[in-house]
Amino acid sequence: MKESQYPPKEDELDRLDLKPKKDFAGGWDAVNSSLKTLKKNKAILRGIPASLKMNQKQGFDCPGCAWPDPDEERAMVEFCENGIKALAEEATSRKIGRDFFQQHTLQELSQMSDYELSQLGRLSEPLYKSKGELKYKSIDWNVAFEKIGKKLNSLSNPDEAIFYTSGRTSNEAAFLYQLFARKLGTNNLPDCSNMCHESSGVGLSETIGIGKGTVKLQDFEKADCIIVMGQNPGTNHPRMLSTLQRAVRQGVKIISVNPLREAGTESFCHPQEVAGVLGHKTQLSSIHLPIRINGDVALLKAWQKLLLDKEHERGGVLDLQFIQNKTIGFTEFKDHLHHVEWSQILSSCGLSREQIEEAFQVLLKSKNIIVCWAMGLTQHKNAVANIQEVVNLLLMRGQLGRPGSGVCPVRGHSNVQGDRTMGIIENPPADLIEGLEREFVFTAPKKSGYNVVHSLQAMHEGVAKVFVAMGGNLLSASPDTEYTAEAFRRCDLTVQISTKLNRGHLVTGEEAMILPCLSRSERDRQKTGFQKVSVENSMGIVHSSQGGLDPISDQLKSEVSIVCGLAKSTLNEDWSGFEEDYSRVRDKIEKVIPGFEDYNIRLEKPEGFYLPNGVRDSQSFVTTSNKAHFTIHDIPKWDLREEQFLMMTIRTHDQFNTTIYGLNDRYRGVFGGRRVVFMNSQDMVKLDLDTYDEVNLLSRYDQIERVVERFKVVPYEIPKQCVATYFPEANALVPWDLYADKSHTPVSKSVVVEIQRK
Ligand SMILES: Nc1nc2c(c(=O)[nH]1)N[C@H]1C(S)=C(S)[C@@H](COP(=O)(O)OP(=O)(O)OC[C@H]3O[C@@H](n4cnc5c(=O)[nH]c(N)nc54)[C@H](O)[C@@H]3O)O[C@H]1N2
Ligand SMILES: Nc1nc2c(c(=O)[nH]1)N[C@H]1C(S)=C(S)[C@@H](COP(=O)(O)OP(=O)(O)OC[C@H]3O[C@@H](n4cnc5c(=O)[nH]c(N)nc54)[C@H](O)[C@@H]3O)O[C@H]1N2
Ligand SMILES: [Mo]
Repeated sequence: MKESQYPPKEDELDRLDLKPKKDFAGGWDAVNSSLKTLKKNKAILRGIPASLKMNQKQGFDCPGCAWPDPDEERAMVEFCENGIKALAEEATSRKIGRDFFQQHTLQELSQMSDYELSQLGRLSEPLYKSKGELKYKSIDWNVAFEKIGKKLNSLSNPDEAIFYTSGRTSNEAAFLYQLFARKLGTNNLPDCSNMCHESSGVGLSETIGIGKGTVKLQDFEKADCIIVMGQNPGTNHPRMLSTLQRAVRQGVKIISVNPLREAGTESFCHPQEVAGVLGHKTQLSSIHLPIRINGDVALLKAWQKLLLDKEHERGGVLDLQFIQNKTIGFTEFKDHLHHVEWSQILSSCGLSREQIEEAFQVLLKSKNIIVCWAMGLTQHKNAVANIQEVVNLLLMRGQLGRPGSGVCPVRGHSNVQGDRTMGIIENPPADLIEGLEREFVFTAPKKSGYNVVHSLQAMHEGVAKVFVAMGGNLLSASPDTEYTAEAFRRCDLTVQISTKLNRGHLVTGEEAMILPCLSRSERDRQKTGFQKVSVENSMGIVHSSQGGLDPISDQLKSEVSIVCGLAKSTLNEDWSGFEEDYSRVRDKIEKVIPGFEDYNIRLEKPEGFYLPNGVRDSQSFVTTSNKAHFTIHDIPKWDLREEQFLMMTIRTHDQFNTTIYGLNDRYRGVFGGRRVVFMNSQDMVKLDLDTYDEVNLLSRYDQIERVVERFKVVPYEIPKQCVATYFPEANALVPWDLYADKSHTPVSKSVVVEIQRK
């Protein structure tokens, strides 16, 4: 077995236990699960006081998702079950250091499952693996910095280095990190966004002139209808359920569009309300549309066609004045829609005309509509089209940039949006480069750098030689695990700045380093005293975050300190001023990035401040035409043969991306194992498969056959010829060179697979 593959564990396969799926999220189970999590991670002492500070106005930002905190009164405990799990993961009192690494080779460690790796605890000292060595040894921080600096300076071209960022990095660390890369001379700044909401950013920027959402939390109660498409908030953004619940109590209608009937969009028992803990449910979606995977363009076109028909029939449906004054491309868009056949729509989305029309009646009655989405729309070949069809729908009735209406891409990592705002981007806009050059007096690189896909390719081809990661686990998060692993092995040096051990530390370049950093919940003390950092949430609010726990080891450095250390050893620049006092970093950010005027002063406000958003604030669209654009897209065609299935890779309730907290997916009724494939029971009959049967999954793309072995079949309510597996176990099936048009996001939600009985 190759080291990068996920070892199928015999006991895990045996332990798999299936129960009925839940039809609600939250409730006592959520409270119970939070307590169990704290206990299991030995985080009781470090965890409980910490969780009281989480998402409080003077506390630290939850290391989980990017859902905003309420502006007004906050509950004493403003977090969710999965926030507790994210916190317990980093606030655990377990740790590993030199002794542990002396006892195990990398090969031995890679036989452990991701769950076992995450149970080991926090990384507690810097580690180094030299060429030819099989183990990591401890290394002094200064020696580590010097080695990295020497290597970076020996490259024949700065573009041979790659600087990846995951989305937990603070604004301050992210700003310095991109400055460091650009001072070195490269724009090779791929980040987790490339695999995540890049399609949203690209799709929205082209059509409405800003790559972010256009609503505030308050808009949810002002809407008449909220459409939740391709998102599983019960698991991935649980605090969003309180927002949806409040909206429903105000009479807002929710429509969910998802191949699966996810518990969290069905009903909610608020775990912080007595009635909720006792099992009193609020029904959330009034309509659920079990769409086929990748059927969204077809559904959106169906609704757009129905709107046109109604306008034709009785008038007053479309906002013609808005269309006239604020948009371009409507005539062509309308002509195109006339030619779209209903038969094509129905076969693509797999819904009946009645289902589509029932939801349409709700839309028609709704003056204000918000559309929320996440990875179910962004990880397809035509993901940008998905987003732009959402925009088309809203533009038809002027439902953008007015209260209660707009787009809401629900972000993943807690500061992924902030990292982008800070300049973590491989194709920097001209004004960012100008700002950096003006403020720091140097010549910044102008040529676009590598995104994630291009980075993997460059490493694989030996063009890139040094890989540095500010957090994350690119090895496991990337598509095509074997290709990716080989890309890492071909590097000269791989450096991971991390809190916890993951598979990415085990598949390395010739030389490898692990630089352990403080987590967000820990105190960050520098020369001038305790430091706070800042982050931006899904709704463009920037606020501060300050950890309160004692660091798990005195060998940890903050991400800011680490970047300053790299600047000294590589650029021979003294950044100690930044390291001593992060407000000096914020002063620089203020001078370079628009919207951060009086950054330090405004950050004092506990609720933080909103960044400007032209669409939301004044219906201004900063596009090439200064108007919003209607766009035209084809309905994707999947000519699947009988034995082929369209596979989406999704998250369980017990993981944060590649960090596996446990082996259960409680809401979907899957316990004790992750190597499962959810199938429609009629498809199972066709393939003569029974529940718990073991199968291999196979994808063929561009003459290459990719296989993952030993998955168990789970019958599930999922449209025919659609299947679901968990990320990251099935990533080996996603071809690295199959990605979304324009955004280059790997197609993790639409991979054609075959299922073979063992
Ligand atoms: N606890 C926890 N919280 C997290 C994360 C985590 O792993 N754990 N990850 C964070 C990150 S980085 C992100 S990006 C977000 C991810 O948040 P989500 O996007 O909610 O996560 P996924 O599990 O990828 O779920 C995608 C959903 O889209 C549906 N779907 C798949 N394909 C299609 C399609 O073609 N059309 C439609 N309409 N639906 C489809 C799936 O059934 C599933 O419900 O969550 C963030 N929050
Ligand atoms: N097949 C498939 N693949 C996917 C997806 C999918 O839906 N399907 N989703 C994609 C998405 S949306 C995303 S965002 C990516 C996620 O990709 P990444 O962001 O690269 O991965 P994570 O699993 O979130 O990273 C976890 C690691 O981050 C480190 N870490 C945690 N907290 C901190 C911190 O505060 N500082 C530092 N320096 N390190 C820290 C820990 O060492 C931990 O092991 O995966 C993508 N890959
Ligand atoms: Mo993400």
